Amino acid sequence: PAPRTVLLTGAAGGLGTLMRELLPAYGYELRLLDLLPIEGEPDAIVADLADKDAVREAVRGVDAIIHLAGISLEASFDKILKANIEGTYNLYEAAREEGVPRIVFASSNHAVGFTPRPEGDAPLIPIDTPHRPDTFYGLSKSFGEDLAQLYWDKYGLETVSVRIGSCFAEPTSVRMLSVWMSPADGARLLHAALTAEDVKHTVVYGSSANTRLWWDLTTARALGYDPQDDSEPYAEKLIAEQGDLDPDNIAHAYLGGHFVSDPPIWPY
Ligand code: NAI
Ligand code: 15L
Repeated sequence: PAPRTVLLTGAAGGLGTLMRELLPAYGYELRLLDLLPIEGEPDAIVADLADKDAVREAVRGVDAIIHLAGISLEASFDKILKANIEGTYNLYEAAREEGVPRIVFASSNHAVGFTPRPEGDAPLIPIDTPHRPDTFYGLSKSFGEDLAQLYWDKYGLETVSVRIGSCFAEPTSVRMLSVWMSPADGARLLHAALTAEDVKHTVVYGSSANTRLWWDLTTARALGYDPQDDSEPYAEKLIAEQGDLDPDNIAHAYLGGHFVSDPPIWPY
């Protein structure tokens, strides 16, 4: 049966806020969790992923989990270890113990950020390209994907790992023309990841159907995802303002963009 009650971790964050607005239209009842309280959501669970008892209680009885919580930029290894590596492990252990059948894991393009970006007619980056994290942050997403594979192989807990590009209201850089995922397409992809049958552990790229796409959306489409948006209408203005990508600039040469050279740092 299609999942109905879904735990959304990281619900206070940028993507969590967008998905709180968009996913209920697909018929989900969302249970919310975040380290931070959410204004207007008194029932949201305020908990740290480090709190194993709280996490176990939070996952109890849900049909699926969308796991967005964690540090979403670069940080010290110790911080990443606690929030993203141990935190994701705690969530998977709780899900296994409580029999939650499926997790949709917010992985990131930064798990493969040191992959050279395709230029011209070069082939799109395949989903089975080796992990090449560009930061400790990206490394934690590579770990999360491997953890998901372990929990499928060993325990039959299914995951769709979504290597999200940039999911924001609008693309704001020339790089984002290639990796942008509109919020509406983000909701479409999460819905597909929650409802497709027999996903085992599937890894997909998360973006809209951008004209300047760098990666292969085949595995995402195989879930039933049918992206409706394209960043191209933003291209002329962004390129006029910022100039086109320069292959001699290291921050333009790889999939991960400026994360390879000057990653944005998590603020707390
Ligand atoms: P965000 O930083 O806005 O939200 C993350 C949320 O997780 C925050 O509300 C924070 O309080 C919460 N959190 C952090 N540590 C926690 C912990 N130990 N316990 C409980 N909650 C904790 O990030 P955003 O942009 O909403 O991203 C959500 C997820 O998607 C992240 O895992 C991020 O790595 C991933 N992602 C997002 C992309 C995007 O374009 N927004 C791109 C690629 C991946
Ligand atoms: C990510 O993984 C970050 O969480 C998000 O804030 C964006 O920076 C995105 O990647 C990106 O590559 O644009």
